Amino acid sequence: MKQLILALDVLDEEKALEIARNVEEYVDRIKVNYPLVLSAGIDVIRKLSKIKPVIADFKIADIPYTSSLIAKIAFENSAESVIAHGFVGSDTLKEVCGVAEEYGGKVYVVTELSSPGGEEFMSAVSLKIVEKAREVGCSGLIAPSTRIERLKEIRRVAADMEILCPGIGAQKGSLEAVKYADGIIVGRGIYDSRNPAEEARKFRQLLKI
Ligand code: OMP
Repeated sequence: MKQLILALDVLDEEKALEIARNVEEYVDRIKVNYPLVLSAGIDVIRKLSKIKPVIADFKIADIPYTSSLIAKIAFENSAESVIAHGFVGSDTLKEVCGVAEEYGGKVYVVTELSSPGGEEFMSAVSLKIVEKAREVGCSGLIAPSTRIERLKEIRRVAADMEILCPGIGAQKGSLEAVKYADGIIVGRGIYDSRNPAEEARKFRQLLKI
């Protein structure tokens, strides 16, 4: 079954918890990013993880040692997985995967950002990033629904890896991405709508292909 992941980029803890409870029935996991953690504090991960498993999207992109500390903090605070950038190279990815293994957690690696700027530098190296992520033993990849041809290419070289796709909804990513992804990541399309539960239900329906 393909997954629906809620990107909960709101700034207020109460609001975050309320939305999470509202859509609980339709989403598989919740992704938390800097806006929420920097506003509400790291403990929000633990609170949300009582509702659904939490992906800590810290887009880890530092030297191996610093990256390992970030990953450790995420897992110590109940994150189920972390997101790391791949362009930093295999030493950092190895270190982050090592920490994840200690906690029985997962690591997803960003191949190329879904935003237009992702094409300027990252598209040129994203297939190499896939190779490194696999070599190091990372659990999965983040790939764009906004550039479907790139997503197909990434899927082709990563047939054996889990791929999560952001961009559907606010970034106008293609719904065709659902075919190539194991899960989609949706933020504003759900939490900014009048009825988040209803929107989440519709996205869940989309995944039943
Ligand atoms: P919406 O555009 O509001 O649906 O949110 C998308 C979420 O996915 C945000 O939390 C982004 O940080 C995240 N994201 C992307 O939008 N593009 C990427 O290439 C990678 C991510 C990510 O790593 O989750």
